[in-house]
Amino acid sequence: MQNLDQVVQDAAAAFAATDDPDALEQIKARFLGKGGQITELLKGMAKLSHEERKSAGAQINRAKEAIETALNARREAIRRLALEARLAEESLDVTLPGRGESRGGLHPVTRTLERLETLFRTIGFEVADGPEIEADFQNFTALNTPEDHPARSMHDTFYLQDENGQVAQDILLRTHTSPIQVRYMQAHVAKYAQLETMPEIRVIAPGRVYRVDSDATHSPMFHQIEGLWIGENVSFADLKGVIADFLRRFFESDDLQLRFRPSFFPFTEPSAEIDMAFMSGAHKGRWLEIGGCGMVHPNVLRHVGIDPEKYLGFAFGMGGDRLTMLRYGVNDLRLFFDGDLRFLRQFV
Ligand code: 2NL
Repeated sequence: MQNLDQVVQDAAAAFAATDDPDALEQIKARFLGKGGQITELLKGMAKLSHEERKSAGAQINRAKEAIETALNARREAIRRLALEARLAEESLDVTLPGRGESRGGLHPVTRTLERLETLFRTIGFEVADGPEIEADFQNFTALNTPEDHPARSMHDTFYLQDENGQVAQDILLRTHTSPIQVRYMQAHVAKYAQLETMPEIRVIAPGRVYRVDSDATHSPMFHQIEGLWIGENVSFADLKGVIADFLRRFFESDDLQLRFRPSFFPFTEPSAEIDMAFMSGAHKGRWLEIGGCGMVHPNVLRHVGIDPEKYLGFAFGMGGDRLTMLRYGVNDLRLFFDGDLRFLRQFV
């Protein structure tokens, strides 16, 4: 059996030639597997005489053991190689300085909205929320906005597409936070339908709104805060008092003047622009437009099922971004939406 040594040598060389565990098992089959060389030799013994078979069997078994020993040694070596490679790759330099952890903070506009919510809660207002994707009824129709009003055009409002890619005529991104109050009034009316007289509505609606508009002073997404007070005996004088009290507390100053300038909105009558001027400081004497307001239009009340002969009230709207710029002395609206942490961290 002169070629047995050759077979053992071939096996050892083939094992050494791979460092892949799966390939190693394939090679093993070539020698020890079913049709393998050793197996074939064992089968060939059938032709031998009794005496020959005894010595051949012993030799073949020694060769088989030698191959198995070589195989086990290679398996172990491959396992060690893989482990060493992994350890080298995953090594960790514990002497490197840490990355550190910085504390997160609220966006300045969020801080303004939360401050507003707190201030209005102290005078008995509730804070309401609603969907940013709105229906035409809540965003326009209920607010007495005529069919041909420019705000309803695709030039000014983001409409959504239906599943066929067609522009859906009645689903849009809300253009103001008024639909929050429309929904609030609808729910309020339903809730107190059994009562002779419904409780007063005092609610503010802060949130994101969307308009097709983008330049230095306009972002397609911006923030509004609207307020609404409905009851049997709510006047324009109450409106002025609420706004004046709010602005003095928001800017922490009694040193400011207010001016209500006649204006027009489809959802209020009469309507006014709210102007404010600081009597000291950087903005001293300059009139700043803060928002708009008015007595809720009777058609709006009718649309939500409130009898305008029995109830009336006021509404107002202010720009959340504008209030934030004034309070922190920021002069470019875009800074709020660029996501530059060097800017935003100053407000934490
Ligand atoms: C502005 C002007 C305004 C309203 C918003 C309103 C809401 C309802 C009914 C009636 Cl539910 N009115 N909101 C009224 C007047 C003005 O906003 O300049 N906003 C930034």
